[in-house]
Amino acid sequence: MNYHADDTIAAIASSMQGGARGIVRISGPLAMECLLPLFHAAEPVSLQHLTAARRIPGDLEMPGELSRVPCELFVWPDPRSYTRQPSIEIHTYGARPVLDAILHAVLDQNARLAEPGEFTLRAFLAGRIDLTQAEAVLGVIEARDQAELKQALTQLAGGLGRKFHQIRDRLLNLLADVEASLDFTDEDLVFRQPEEVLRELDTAEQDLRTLGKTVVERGTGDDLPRVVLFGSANVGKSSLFNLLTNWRHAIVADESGTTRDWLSEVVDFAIPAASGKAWKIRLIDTAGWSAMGGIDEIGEAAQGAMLREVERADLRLLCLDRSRPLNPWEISTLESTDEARNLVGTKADLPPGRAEVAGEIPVSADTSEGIQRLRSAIVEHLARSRERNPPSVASTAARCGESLQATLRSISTARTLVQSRGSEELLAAELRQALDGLGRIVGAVYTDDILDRVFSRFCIGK
Ligand SMILES: Nc1nc2c(ncn2[C@@H]2O[C@H](COP(=O)(O)OP(=O)(O)OP(=O)(O)O)[C@@H](O)[C@H]2O)c(=O)[nH]1
Ligand SMILES: [Mg+2]
Repeated sequence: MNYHADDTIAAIASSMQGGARGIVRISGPLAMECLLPLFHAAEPVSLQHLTAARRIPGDLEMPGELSRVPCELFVWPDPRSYTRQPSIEIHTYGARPVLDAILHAVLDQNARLAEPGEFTLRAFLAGRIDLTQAEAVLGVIEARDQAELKQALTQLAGGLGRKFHQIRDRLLNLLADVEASLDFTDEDLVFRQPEEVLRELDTAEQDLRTLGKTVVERGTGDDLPRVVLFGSANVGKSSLFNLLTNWRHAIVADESGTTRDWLSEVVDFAIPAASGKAWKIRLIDTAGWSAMGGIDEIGEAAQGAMLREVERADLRLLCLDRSRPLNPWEISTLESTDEARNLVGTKADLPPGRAEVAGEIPVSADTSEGIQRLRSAIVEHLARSRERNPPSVASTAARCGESLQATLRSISTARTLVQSRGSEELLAAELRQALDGLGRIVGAVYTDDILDRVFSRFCIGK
């Protein structure tokens, strides 16, 4: 990742899939100069003497066959741009060869190709957005449904970051007062009474806990892909769960409806040679679907929880017992298309009781037959879908969870110190720890590592 913002960068900013409109984005001190030899404005205007943001129609003069390409420039000459640097967006046809040619022409003029996420990184380094907002930019790009989009937009608007900043500001004031009284110990000056310090700490803790809930609402906070075993009652879901997790906790029994709640466990999967990375997933065992629905209140709740888990899964493993005919629910479930579903034919060690369903992976929890194939299928599916949808604002939860916990621990220690009339030096040290944790969340305190983690997920042009 390149942390210097003193050169001029350019990239295609519109979707790779094409579209009616294509965008090439340029940012940096020489943004205007890059376009001077290429752009002919349709109206008399001097790019170098603009004082406010402006839309300018015109043509780009290209070398080679394309010759002239009509376009519109959106120009930000001043620090009010996204990156707080002179910036230009060239809006033109969405055709890839046109965009490539424009990009090359711009790169020939003293600009370099932007790295993934570099525009947003510059916005962050310039103080235009905080880290939670940078993650929200990614969330907006990758939102898979209205709910995700809404959440990302709220986070982008600064809602989440602002609350962290407010808590941080109050703790900073508190720390300043504690440090001031350390400086003036001889003069017996008290800047804050212990009761007031306690009140501040309590408020900070409560606000942080509430915020913590919002942040991790999206999931378990671990940001792992969720793979859910589901299917009719008694098809062998829990047996498979136990086998895949090397866990013996899920109860397996002959009766239907054994699993009444959902269980979840983190599993390390085989390493696909190609990517060289270990895959960690969260595997979830659910209550079986039963024709009788929830016969009682607990059953009802179990069915509800099962549907919720199935809904939010990244991959659904529909388990179908091979030793008996399909039931009407299974037949109708199979009729619905679902790209995030794999079919698992369970109890493959028993004599088959039905014809094979296309695409099903035969497995046996008793003999382990087919388990390796199932593992590979899971990893392949997740690798493919991760390419399409890399993790979005859930990443904020994953990144912040640890800092949030550390901050809460420091606040709690600080409170104990005040209650026990402990030393003010120690109190100041705890407050500094708490502030450090909060600073990491919003990016006021950051390391290259943190930035790499956030920005390496972006694609080029954002
Ligand atoms: N022969 C054979 N029996 C299996 C296999 N997998 C599970 N069973 C048996 O099928 C029955 C149900 O297994 P479970 O794993 O509890 O099934 P489940 O789908 O979790 O059931 P519910 O939680 O009730 O929905 C048990 O008696 C298991 O021993 C298998 O691969 N082969
Ligand atoms: Mg079960």
